[in-house]
Amino acid sequence: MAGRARSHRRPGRAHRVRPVERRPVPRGGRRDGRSRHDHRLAGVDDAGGRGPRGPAPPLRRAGHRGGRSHHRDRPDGDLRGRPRPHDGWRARAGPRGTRGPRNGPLDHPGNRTHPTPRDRPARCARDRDQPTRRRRRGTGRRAQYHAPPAQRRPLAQLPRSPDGDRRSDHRSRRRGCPHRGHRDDRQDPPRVPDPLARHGGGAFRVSWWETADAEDDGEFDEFDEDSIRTRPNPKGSRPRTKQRPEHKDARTARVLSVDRGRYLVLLGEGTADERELTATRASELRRKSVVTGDQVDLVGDVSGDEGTLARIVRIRERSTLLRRSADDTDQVERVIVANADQMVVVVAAANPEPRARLVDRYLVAALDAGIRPILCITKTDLADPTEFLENFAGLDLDVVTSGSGGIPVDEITERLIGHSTVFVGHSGVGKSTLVNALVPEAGRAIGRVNEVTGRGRHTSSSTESYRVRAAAGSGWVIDTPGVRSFGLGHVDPANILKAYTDLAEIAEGCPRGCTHLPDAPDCAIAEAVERGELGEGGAARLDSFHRLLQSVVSAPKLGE
Ligand SMILES: Nc1nc2c(ncn2[C@@H]2O[C@H](COP(=O)(O)OP(=O)(O)OP(=O)(O)O)[C@@H](O)[C@H]2O)c(=O)[nH]1
Ligand SMILES: [Mg+2]
Repeated sequence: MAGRARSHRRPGRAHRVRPVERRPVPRGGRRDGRSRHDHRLAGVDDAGGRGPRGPAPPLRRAGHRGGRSHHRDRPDGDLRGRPRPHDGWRARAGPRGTRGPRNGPLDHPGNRTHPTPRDRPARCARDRDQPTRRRRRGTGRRAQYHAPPAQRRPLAQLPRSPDGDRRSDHRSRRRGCPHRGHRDDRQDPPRVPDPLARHGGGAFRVSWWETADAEDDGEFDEFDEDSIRTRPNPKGSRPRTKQRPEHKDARTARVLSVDRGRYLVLLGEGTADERELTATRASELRRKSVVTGDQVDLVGDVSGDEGTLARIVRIRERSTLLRRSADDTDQVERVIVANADQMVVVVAAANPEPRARLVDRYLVAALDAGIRPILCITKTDLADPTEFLENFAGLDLDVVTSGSGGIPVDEITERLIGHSTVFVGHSGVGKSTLVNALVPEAGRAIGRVNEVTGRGRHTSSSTESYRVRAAAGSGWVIDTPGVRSFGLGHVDPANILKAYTDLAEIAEGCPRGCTHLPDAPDCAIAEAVERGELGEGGAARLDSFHRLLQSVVSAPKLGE
């Protein structure tokens, strides 16, 4: 057959049949120079043992001076007693399902494929109570030790929600172990009620879920809704139109608080029909953020009944907008509050130590937004703030002190009536303590200051509005979370000059493009101060103006 096939096929390399050559097996390839085939014929196994066909020589281990090994050497050739290859190596189990030995380096901590109980991290108390999980039979593996996750990026670089509310606890927390990563401080509970709570906590249950279908006797099984097949819209799942409903029947409300996409709003403010209700935002608002203090238009269910949800369809034009960037290089602006016309910059005389430069930044942000700043020094019972206040001698700044003889509630309330006032400051300076004194029903959580670092614990995590009432009328106070930094990347230096109205008039005589900084040539403001036109406090005022301007100019602008 082969010869016939070759006759009509061109002999190629793949088809050429060669006669089988019987060559002598070369010696020296294996341990004793004999091939595996020769070993088999001689009755010697791969591991060096001797089969039943030959007598068993005395087995020796390297380093063993003679005599019998402590392994049981079986003269009948049983391989269970085979020796170790040499010291420092140990025969280990072969691949799964095989019995052959696989030699490897001696098992020492550096070579282990899995950690021993000593290497593994200690289990937490809860885990210890649990019975150990049984391993899968036959795998022979221990539970793997998972390395800790890679270090995270610094928080300052992380993009945060524009609302800046409800940041989660970012401390490390082991999965399934509630005893780690807990906070030992009290935090404000969410003020916005959950409209779905009455349907059984977090699980949303709809009324038609358990209907008469449960009593269905199967008569109409063939008409099951799941079997309906609809053709998908070839132009997309929903029609696109630029026409928006006008929502003429929308009602205006004030946003009091923001919590994870739910807004607590006050409808009919100052009327007999005033009520608080929960709202969500309509998708037509797109990426416009709704913040505390906003005036918004509501549609939908505005009854305010438990479990109802209104819809915010419009944000009314804002009179002011207090913004900050996480730091000067950050390109994302955070809107803190809308429509505030006053800002109380709260600074502690001690614990945490006051920082004049941070106060400068608050003042710049307030002046840029057109908000009137007020300076409130707290904890005057701990330190004398006189020296610190000298930093602001040149500013027409309203200063209130609190602490030594209690909180001056009347003095502060007087300034708040008829205004919307936002309280800002470092964590732990006492903002919430002040708000609780002004509005007792607010019930804001009060934190502690770390005795070692002198830092607050960021107790307040959301921006909330409360109404302060007095005989003369009412006003709004807005408590904010303490911030670590107050970036000014968004501020225009021209707005600082506008805030110094007396200097702005003189600056009209400055040369074109004058920066008004200390090194600016022929600056009309500096010349006027030298001539004494601004009176005794002129030099201090120019100094404070320069300092604020410098803090803006040194901050890189957004997009740079
Ligand atoms: N000695 C003294 N302690 C005060 C005074 N005002 C507030 N504190 C304390 O300062 C600590 C921090 O107060 P908070 O009101 O929580 O500070 P906060 O500014 O709201 O802090 P965050 O919410 O973290 O931004 C609390 O332990 C207060 O008791 C004061 O006038 N004198
Ligand atoms: Mg607070």
